Amino acid sequence: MTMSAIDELRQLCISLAQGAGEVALSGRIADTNGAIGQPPAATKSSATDLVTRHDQAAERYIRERLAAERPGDGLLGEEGSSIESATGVRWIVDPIDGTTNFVYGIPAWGPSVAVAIDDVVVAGAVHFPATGETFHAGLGAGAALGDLPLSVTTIDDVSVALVATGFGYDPSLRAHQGERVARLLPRVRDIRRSGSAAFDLCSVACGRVDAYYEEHLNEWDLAAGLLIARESGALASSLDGGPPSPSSVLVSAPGIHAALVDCLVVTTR
Ligand code: LIP
Repeated sequence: MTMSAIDELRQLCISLAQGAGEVALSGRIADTNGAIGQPPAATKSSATDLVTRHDQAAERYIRERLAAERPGDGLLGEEGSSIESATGVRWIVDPIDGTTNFVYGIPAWGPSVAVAIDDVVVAGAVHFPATGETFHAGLGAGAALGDLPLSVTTIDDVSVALVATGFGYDPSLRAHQGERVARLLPRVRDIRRSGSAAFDLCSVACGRVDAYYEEHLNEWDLAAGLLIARESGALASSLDGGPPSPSSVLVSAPGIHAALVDCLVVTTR
């Protein structure tokens, strides 16, 4: 694929993420009359796994635009979109990553849009409507926040690393995840838990944190943010140093990656 073709897809990722973000933000404002408050929410996989009609509206917006602008492409969306690809191009969408933050009015939420060709993610964008920030990347073409090129931190001492992480919705998994982070905490500078994988991955990409790890994600949480982080110079693996995947991902500045794998392996026992 040519760089101009990747850039065209990258621009569409940006446009879809920003448009879906506007759908969600305007819907939330309408629900709360612009005041402090929460939009109505339902639950999915557990009592803590929230979903709102704005998640569904944002995904519908993306689905309808892709049907018009990219007929024949596949689509996988968190809120149920599942369309087989007839073109080899597949879109991977989380209409609102950080739904709990969206419901509570915490700024770390937004649409995450990635596009893969023959299962290789070639472009992605994450938009945060509450801050107006759009992170985006193209395979081999770098990552940016708006027009600003991104690069990870140059840290090489894990004992002063700022590490982001997250926890699943399954209470039985959360106990194990809590034990691991408790053992990691004294080995690093500090921990941050934003509530959005896409926010954490973009934070690694722009140096707001030095690393992020999480387990038991979904493909849509990870697809765009992982490309953005890698294109900013981050190393990516599973927590034990193998290939990264939604079930196990560690993304960090290169200077601390091996040491963090050692820390996470040790804290797993
Ligand atoms: C969220 C992830 C986050 C994780 C949360 C939740 P959602 O996705 O982005 O990293 O810790 O438990 O899975 O459900 O807001 O799309």
